[in-house]
Parts: sequence; structure tokens; C-alpha cells
Amino acid sequence: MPNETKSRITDGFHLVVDALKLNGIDTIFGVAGIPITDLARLAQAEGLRYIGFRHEQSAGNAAAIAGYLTRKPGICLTVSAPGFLNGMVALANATTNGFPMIQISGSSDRAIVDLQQGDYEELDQMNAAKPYTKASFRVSKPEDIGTGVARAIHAAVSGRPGGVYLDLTSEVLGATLDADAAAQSMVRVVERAPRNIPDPESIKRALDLLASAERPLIILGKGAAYAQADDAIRSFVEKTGIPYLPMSMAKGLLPDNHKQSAAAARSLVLAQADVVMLIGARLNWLLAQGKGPRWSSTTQFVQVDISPTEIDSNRAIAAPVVADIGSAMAAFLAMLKPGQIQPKHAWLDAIAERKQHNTERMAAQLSASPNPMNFSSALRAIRDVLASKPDIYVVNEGANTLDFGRDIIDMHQPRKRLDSGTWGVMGIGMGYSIGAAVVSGKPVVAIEGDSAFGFSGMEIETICRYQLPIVVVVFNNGGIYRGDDVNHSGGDDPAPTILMKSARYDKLIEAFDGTGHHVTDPQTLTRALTAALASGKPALINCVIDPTAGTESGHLQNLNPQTQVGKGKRN
Ligand code: ADP
Ligand code: TZD
Ligand code: MG
Repeated sequence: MPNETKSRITDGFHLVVDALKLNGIDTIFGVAGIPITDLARLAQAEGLRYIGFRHEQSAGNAAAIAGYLTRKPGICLTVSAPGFLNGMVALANATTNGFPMIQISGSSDRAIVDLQQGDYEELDQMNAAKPYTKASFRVSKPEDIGTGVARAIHAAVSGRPGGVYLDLTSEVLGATLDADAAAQSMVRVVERAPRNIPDPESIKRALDLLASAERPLIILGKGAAYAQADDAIRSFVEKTGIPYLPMSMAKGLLPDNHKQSAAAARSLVLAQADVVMLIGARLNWLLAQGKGPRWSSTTQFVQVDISPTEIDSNRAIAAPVVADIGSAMAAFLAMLKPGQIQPKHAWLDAIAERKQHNTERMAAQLSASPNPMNFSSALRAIRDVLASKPDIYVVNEGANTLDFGRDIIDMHQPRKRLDSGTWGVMGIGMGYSIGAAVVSGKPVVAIEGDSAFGFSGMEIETICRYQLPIVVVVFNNGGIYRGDDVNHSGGDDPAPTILMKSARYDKLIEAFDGTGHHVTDPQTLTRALTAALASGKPALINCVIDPTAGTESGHLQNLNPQTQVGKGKRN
């Protein structure tokens, strides 16, 4: 029921809080200011958890990852114009990744904004948001708040989830309304994400194709992780015996040490599979669009996806299954006959052989103890500490720090790895860490490149203020990719990719009464991480890495155009 005052009058502020509570929203991530300060204050007074950030982008990233983990839209609250735009990067990133999120922003006086008469923080926010969101709404009457919130929830969570913008003008927030009429105007969403049942024909077609395959492969993407159909997915993989590859955020959906994982034979299986079943994974740049030398041109595809327009977007899909993954996997399991799908022994043997070969090569790299540390030796220390703590969330961003981290850190539970995602964006680190810690109450280890950390580093104050169990490990190699580039002009300014190698990131957190560690070898890293996790308190480990250990653009050198003329110098 809406908050009723003695005078039986309510207002926009109360109605927004009422509508969120009525729909099971319990947390707001934001930055306060005109015109939403009182909204944040009231939400907290009314029992919602309000987490206040230092920058809207991080608040937005926290909301987005909260949405991914809970399947409820994460809420980000921002002020007008610049605050709104700061949050928009996170909202666009949520849309790109398929995370359900609603950015609620206050906006300035509509009449002045629309005539461009120069209001405080003037911007046509609803229209600015449209290209980057699944939907963008503006509420102009207090009696429409309930409908506005309900529409935003539906748009964010149904179908392929994504970012939604909800504009609340300052007039609406302050507008009063009779409490009974207000109560009538509230909308409780009955079904946030209706099931999308597959056509049985499409299931049969897909099973027939898989049964005809000699070298089948399953690729699990973060849509499969989001669907929370963990048991059904595992059961289908195990019953069919098909080898699988997890995309980075699907790691842990089945434990990384599962015998059917083909992760350590990735290039072999992509190049040689004859039928590939995509479950909640797009054939985007992360899979080379399904084309080129990494793929066979004769591969046939099964694609399980909730979005009908994803089908045929890059390669022709022989067996599309348009459905929510929970319903699709249930239908597959119901229709699958024992022994119907049997990958050929030669295929499984070839994969096993390549896995063993690659695992041995990687073990040699991991057992080396170079001085100074490189990415492998530092990550090995972290991997070993985390091995016995499978419920810890791992947040990971950077270039080399991300690429090595994805390969070296095994995940054992679903939805525990949160990373740069579809855009390869920097700046998600502290927001994702805070969002995950807040909604789960579980510890988080954020493995951050030194450049990546800088994008959201000020949020360590937020982490300390809320005393969240987050340990940030900064891989300090003195730069973007590497720390050894030189200024090609011969001048005194550092090169474009250079950061301060001597930076003591550990001292930053000490300013907020957190614990800092400075480590230069794996043994000290192991001790620092173990102690930090045992304390359950905020900590930051400045982890010194060889500045020459990384490669430019990490694994993405093929996407990095380079001048062929005079290497950036004038001829
Ligand atoms: P990855 O980056 O891990 O490869 P993507 O984000 O590219 O994964 O792909 C995820 C896909 O999963 C999207 O195409 C999205 O439409 C789909 N998806 C998301 N949630 C569901 C769901 N509940 N059921 C079915 N498909 C889903
Ligand atoms: N800005 C944004 C928002 N996203 C980006 N991806 C980039 C810039 C470009 N970029 C990368 O793609 S990785 C990266 C940048 C700046 C940082 C790499 O340096 P790092 O990691 O210190 O984080 P390593 O370990 O030194 O490679
Ligand atoms: Mg770096």
C-alpha cells in the first residue's frame, strides 16, 4: 500500500518508492543531487537499501550486475543532464550485455528544456537515452508513476534483458495527489519475464541435427548463465556427452575442471566441429562472427536464444530454437532419447589429446617463477587461494590482466565470473564488485589492470564506507598493456600507454581506513590475499608485474590497426 499521510495526500517522491517496493525492488545504486536527493533519502527511510557512489557510471554498473545476478532489474538513480549522461555508459553497456537495469533520473523543468531556455542541467534526457536502451519513458503526471515503473520493469526483464531509461521530471516528483487515487494508480507486475516456450518442431529439428553430427560442440554464453537453468543445462551436456566451451561469463556453469570442457582445446574445436549448438551465446566478435580461418565454412548451427532476430545474424542457423533457455532445456531433456546423440570417439580422443598437450604447456608457464612477477605467476598464486573458495565472485578487467585471468582462474560455480563482457569495456571493476557484494553478501576479488582500475578507482571509498568484503588486486605493470613504451618524439612526456609504474595503489585505500598491501612476489601475494579474505574487510593489493610482460591489446592484436608508415613518427 502507498504511504498514507494523515492529510491523505501523497506525492511523486512517495509514489516512486511505493511502486518500486510493490514490485520487489529492495536496492538502489546512485548519486544524490537535484532533483532526486529527497527520493534517495525517502527510499532509505522506507526500507530500501541505498548505496551512494562517487560516480554514476559505477552506480550504473553496480545496478547492471545486480540485475544480471538476480534477474530483477537493477536500479540506478541519477541527477539531471551530466549525472544522467554519466550513468548512460553503464545503461548502454547493460543493453549490450543483456543485463536488466533501469536508470531512473530526475530531469529539469520540461517546459524550459523543450524550448531550450537554459534551465539548470538542461537536457532532453528521454530522447538522448533512446538509441542506447531497450526503451525510454518519461513520466509527466504523478498518477502515471505506477504505470511508468511497471512498463520499465517489463521492458528491462522480458525477452532479451537490457537497459531501460525512466525519466522523472522535477514537477512530477513534487506533485501531490490524493492518497486513494494514488493507491489506485499503483501497478504490481504479475509476470516480469514470461516464459517463452519453444516450438516442439524446433526441438526435434535441433536434436536430429545433433544426432547426425560426428563432431558436435556446445557453446555456453552468458545468456545461459543468466537463465539460471543450471541443472537442466548440465544434465543435457552430460546426457549427450557433447564437449562444451564456456564463454567467459559462462565459466563455472559447469565446473571448469569438468571432463567435457573443451576450453583447453578451443581452437581445435572451433575449427573442426561439424555441428555447433549455441546456448545463450551470440556469434559476435568474441567468436569471430563464426567466420574466417578459425571456423569451418561447413559447420552447421543450432542456436537457442530468446531473441528471434539474433538468428541468422552472422552465419545461417540450420536449427533455431527461439525460447527462454529454461524452457528450451526442459524440452530438450524431455524429447532426448537415450543414446540418440553420440559424439564419435575419434572426436573426443582428438580433443582429449589437444587438451593434454595445451594443459602441459600451460603448466610449464604457470610453474615458472620469474622475477619480477608476470601475469601467469601472479595469477597462479590467486588461483590457488581461490581454489578452495568457490563461492567468491571474481571481477576481472584489463587487457593482459583480463586475457590471462580468464584462462588461469578456474570457476566452479555459475555466475561467479563478472568481466568486461561484450564491449570489452574498462570501468566496470568497482561497480560490478560493489553490486555483487551488495546483492549476494559474498566476498569479491577484483583482478584489475592498473589502467582498468583507474576508471572506477575512487569507488574504493564507497567500498570502505559500506565496509564491503571486496579485495582489489591491481596488476601494476605501469601502463595500458605494457609499461615500457617510449615517447617517439624523444620529448619528456610519457608515451600514450604509460602510467606511473611507481604508483602505490595500496596507499589509496589506506586513506579510507582500508588495508593496503604492496607485493612483488607470489608468496607475499598469497599471504596478502589470504589475510585480506580472512578479514572480510576492504583491502587493496598493489601487485607489481614486469612492465615488459604484456602484449599490446592483449589477445586482440588482430583488431588493433597500426600505422605502416614510419611507426607513428613523421617521415
Ligand atoms: P557471450 O558474450 O557469453 O557469448 P552473449 O551476451 O553474446 O553471450 O549472448 C547472450 C545471448 O543470450 C543473447 O543473444 C540473449 O538474447 C540470450 N539470452 C539472454 N537471456 C536468455 C534467456 N533467458 N533465454 C534464452 N536466451 C537468452
Ligand atoms: N576505454 C574504455 C571505456 N574501454 C576500453 N576498452 C578502452 C578505453 C581501451 N582499453 C582496452 O581495450 S584495455 C585498456 C584500455 C584503456 C587497459 C589495458 O591496460 P590495463 O591491463 O593496465 O588495464 P594490462 O594488464 O596492462 O594489459
Ligand atoms: Mg596495465
